[in-house]
Amino acid sequence: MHQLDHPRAGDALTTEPDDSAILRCLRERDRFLLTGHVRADGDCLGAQVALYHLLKALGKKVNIINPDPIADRYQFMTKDTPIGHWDTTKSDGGVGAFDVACLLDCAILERTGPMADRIRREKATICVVDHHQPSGAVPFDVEWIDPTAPASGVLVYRLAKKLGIELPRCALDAVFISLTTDTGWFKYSNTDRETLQSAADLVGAGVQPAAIFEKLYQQFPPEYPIGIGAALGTLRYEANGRLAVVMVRREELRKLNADLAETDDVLDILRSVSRVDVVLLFREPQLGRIKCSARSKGSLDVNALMKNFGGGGHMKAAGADLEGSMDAVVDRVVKAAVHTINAASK
Ligand SMILES: [Mn+2]
Repeated sequence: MHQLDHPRAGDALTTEPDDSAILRCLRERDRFLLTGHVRADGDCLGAQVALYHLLKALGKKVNIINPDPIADRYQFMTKDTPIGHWDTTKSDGGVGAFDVACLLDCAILERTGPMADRIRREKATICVVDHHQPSGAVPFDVEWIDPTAPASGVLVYRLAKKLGIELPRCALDAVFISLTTDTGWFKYSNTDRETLQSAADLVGAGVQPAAIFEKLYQQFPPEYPIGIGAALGTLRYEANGRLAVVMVRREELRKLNADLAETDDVLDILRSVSRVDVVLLFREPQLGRIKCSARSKGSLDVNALMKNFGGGGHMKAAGADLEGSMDAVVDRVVKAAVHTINAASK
């Protein structure tokens, strides 16, 4: 998820998070399963790839299995690193045996979707490497959580340095992908000194930012801008212009031969309007199932808003999956958003 509710750059922890338990776990155990949250993003995948190569350097058996197949834009990361996903045709999802399940960019077992039950069944050590602010106690065997870190990939990078392991180039690329994904290419408030110093280190070691940018953001199909146009064509403002709402209907996309698998660009354009505080984008991945993506510039907590509809995320970026017709769902969510915005401005 982009634009997280991390502490602002410059905030310092009074105590350094203790990494001794995680370092011991990585050194002493043998078979590792690496996974993360559903619909893995660049940080989740980047952290996994980096940890994969760190563990390989330690001579361990490692398997990356995510809840979902890898998104097209990250496919190139599988060139040097095997990244598997839950196999629905097998009873254990094709996971195999492991001593340690390591959750990256995710500290809630349920967010690993079908992996959660499989991990519970193995009774293995569960280890968490994450940078999200936990909402309560994290009930795992080994946890290394640092909410001041800009990305989970950076936490793995720190571990590699502590262990004196030189990561191969593909793992350095992966850390850079983690960093840029979660800081919006160094735009968001979590861009701090460690972010830029790590980026400089990585570039010094051979990472080429422009080449990574091209792979991630310049490989879309010709239908993609048509999808953006279709979405923007439905724009309407509510709550005195403070709320921007767009929706993409399935049949409309089909008629135009348009594609809108990625919605970040639409959300960014809407967020660029000075008066807009909150953006809602609705699309229909399946008929009767509506996916709502919500973004906030910060004054309104879209995580709280999306929780009303069974979803969640972060203060500035959240989402929910709803059932019903597009019109009915849009009506319900927009009403709730307008109500919240108006209540907050009283
Ligand atoms: Mn992250």
